[in-house]
Amino acid sequence: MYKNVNELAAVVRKAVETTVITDVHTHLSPPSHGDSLLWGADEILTYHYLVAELFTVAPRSLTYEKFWAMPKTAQADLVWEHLFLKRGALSEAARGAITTFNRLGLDVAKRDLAGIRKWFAEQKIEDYLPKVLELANVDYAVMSNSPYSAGEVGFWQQDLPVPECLKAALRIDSIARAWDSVAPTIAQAGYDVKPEPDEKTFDEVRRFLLDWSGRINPMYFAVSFGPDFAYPDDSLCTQIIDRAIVPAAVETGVPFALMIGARGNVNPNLKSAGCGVAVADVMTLTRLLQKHPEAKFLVTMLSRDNQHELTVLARKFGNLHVFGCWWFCNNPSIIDEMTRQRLEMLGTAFTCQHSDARVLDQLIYKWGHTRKIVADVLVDKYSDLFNAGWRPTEKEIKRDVRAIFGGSFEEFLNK
Ligand code: RAT
Ligand code: ZN
Repeated sequence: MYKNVNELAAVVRKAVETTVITDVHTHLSPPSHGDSLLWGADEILTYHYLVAELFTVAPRSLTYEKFWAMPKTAQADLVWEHLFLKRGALSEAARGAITTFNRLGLDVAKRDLAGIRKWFAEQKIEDYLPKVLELANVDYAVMSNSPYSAGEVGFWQQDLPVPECLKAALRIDSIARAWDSVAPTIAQAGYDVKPEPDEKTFDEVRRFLLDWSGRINPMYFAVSFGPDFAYPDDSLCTQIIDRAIVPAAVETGVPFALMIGARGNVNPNLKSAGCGVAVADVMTLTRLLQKHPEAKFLVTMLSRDNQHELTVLARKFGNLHVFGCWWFCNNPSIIDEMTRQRLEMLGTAFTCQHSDARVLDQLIYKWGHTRKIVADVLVDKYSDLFNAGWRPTEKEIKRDVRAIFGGSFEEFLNK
């Protein structure tokens, strides 16, 4: 048992450092799915966060067309030159690459990108995947699996091996937001659906979701909505949610995950790096929760301005679980603020972070950085409790840390 507040702080820090994390949202893939699992120096350096940053400083002579026509190594060279050598790698994403290389044992002080690339070229993914999971101390990461992108569907149909450390999630943005763009693909897969939906179509979309659930056993169904997401309204999206997605989610017992607030294509020239953020209307989510008490909802929002209202909402509905500091919120100052706010209103009934890793190696820095911030926050909270006379045991501290790093998520899934 610790004797004073400093010793308590050491116990809390150790618990945060050693707790195994469940990463509830990533874009990773099984190694058996061709080259869809991204990893290595060039993927790290061409992460879309860094590409967007590159274009804030690149000379005008570097046009988007030129950049996108380049091979990945040349793109990575440009990011390295402009953000790491000509400037100080101070952004969160740039620092993330440094942390990652460093934790892998590479001497970043040498600034030797060729040497770093050589080291990665010597790795074998079969050994490298478990090594990264171990360094990040993550038990499993939830993927984002599309039931209609041709390549991915083919992989799932072959029933290729998926390691225990990767779990599926069914990503169905186009079903909810761009039905006519996927209707022909779903029809071709043997479902009686129409681009202009008739009565039968909704039942068939439900059947499609149930079939895919049987095939990949998803942890949840997920859709990213823009800040203008409105519910209910007279759109097809409302009908698809009410008549296909929610019924399928309830029938399978999996939550419906909504990621709200990404403003698509603010600068289309940046491709996947071109989205922005805007404040969404939390009342939309409130109405969804009021309408569907039978379903479970996992929600993250992109705008910092939405976080307080969202946290309050999670206190009102036991079928809402908030997670992560998403994308533009995944910065130390905002993670600190959001984690405090959530602890102060929800106790441990939330998931403090997800990595959103698109590149395997990013698990190392995203979780390394988050652990440090969460440790600082928890030390403050436990110190306040200590000063008020409360004496949490080490076991209780570990339990609570695990709760916000995946324990509460799993409890919510089993609820
Ligand atoms: O954070 C990101 O990498 C975004 O580009 C999106 O992938 C977002 O997380 C999403 O899942 O839609
Ligand atoms: Zn994502």
